[in-house]
Amino acid sequence: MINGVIIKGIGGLYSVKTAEGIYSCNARGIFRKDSFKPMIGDFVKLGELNRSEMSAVIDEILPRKNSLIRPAVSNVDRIVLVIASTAPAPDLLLVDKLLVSANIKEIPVVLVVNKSDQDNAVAENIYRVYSKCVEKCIMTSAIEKKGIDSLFECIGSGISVLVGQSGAGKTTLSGIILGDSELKTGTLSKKTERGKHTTRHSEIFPIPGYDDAYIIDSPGFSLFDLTDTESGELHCFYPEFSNCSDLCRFIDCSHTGEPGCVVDGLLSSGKFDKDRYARYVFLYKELKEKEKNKYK
Ligand SMILES: Nc1nc2c(ncn2[C@@H]2O[C@H](COP(=O)(O)OP(=O)(O)OP(=O)(O)O)[C@@H](O)[C@H]2O)c(=O)[nH]1
Ligand SMILES: [Mg+2]
Ligand SMILES: [Zn+2]
Repeated sequence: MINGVIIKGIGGLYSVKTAEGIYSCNARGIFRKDSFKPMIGDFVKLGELNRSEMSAVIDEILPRKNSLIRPAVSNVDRIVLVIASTAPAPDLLLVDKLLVSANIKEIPVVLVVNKSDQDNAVAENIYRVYSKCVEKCIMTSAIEKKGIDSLFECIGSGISVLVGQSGAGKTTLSGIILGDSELKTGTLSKKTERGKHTTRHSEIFPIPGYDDAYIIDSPGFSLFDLTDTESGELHCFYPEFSNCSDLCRFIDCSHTGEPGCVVDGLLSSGKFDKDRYARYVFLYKELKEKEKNKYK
C-alpha cells in the first residue's frame, strides 16, 4: 500500500500523486455508500496497485484537516486572497468577511494586493491596514512581475487556494506560478472537458520546482458566507482585539460604542484602522439583525 494526494477528480476517476508518479484511481464502493466522497487535497492510501498501467484503488482517506466547498478542496494550508489596488475596486467588506470566516476555520490567509502598478499609494495603504491582521500581506504586479518572489515564499509548501473578486488577477498570477507549460495544459484540458464550472474546480496544480506545493485557482468570489459566527463572538476573529477585549468596562461589551471600551484606545493609537472598525460595526449589526429575525 502506498500514500498519495488526490490532485484531480473527474467523474469518479481520481489522479493521485505519489512518490512513484501519478496513479489513476477509482474509489472503493464503501465511500459512495457512506456518501463520504474523496475530494482533491485528500491524503489517501492506495491498494490494488497496477504499476504497468499506473492504476490503483483508493482504500482509505486520511482524516481531513479542513475542507472548503467552493472550490471543493480539503487540507488547505492557506488561502491566498487576491485583490487589485484600484480596478476592480477592492471590496474590503468582502475581505473582512473572508478573514473572519478563515479565522473561524483556522486557515491562515495571505493577502495579495495585486496591480500595484495601477496605484502604488493605494496598495501601500491597504498593506498598512492588513499586514497587522493576516499571516502575511504582500504587494504584487503580475504585469510588471513585481513581488513574485515574495509570493513564492508564501506558497512554497502545502495547498494554497487563490480566491478574490473577479478581475483581481488570480488566473494571471496562477499562470506566473505554474509557468507557461502548465498553464497551456490546464487550458487544453479545460477545452476538452464538459461542464465548465466543475472542471475549473477539480484540480490542484503542483508548483514546478517544489516537492509538495500546490495551487488551485477559483473563479470570482464565492467561497464563504458569514453564517458560522454570532454577533457576540465576532470580535474573537479580529486580531486587533486579541488579548485586550476583556479590558472593556462591560464584560459583554460588543465594542460598538459602549463607554469604557478598549476600541477607543486602539483607534486613537492607530492599532485598529478606523475604516476597518466601521466595517466591524456594520458586520456586527448585520449578524445581530439576522439573529433577531431567527428567534422571532
Ligand atoms: N495592470 C495590471 N493588470 C493586471 C495585473 N494582473 C492581472 N491583470 C489584468 O487583469 C485582468 C483580469 O485578470 P485575471 O487574472 O483574469 O483575473 P481573475 O482574478 O482570474 O478573475 P476571475 O477569473 O474572473 O475571478 C486581465 O486583463 C489581466 O491581464 C496587474 O498586476 N496589473
Ligand atoms: Mg480567473
Ligand atoms: Zn469593548
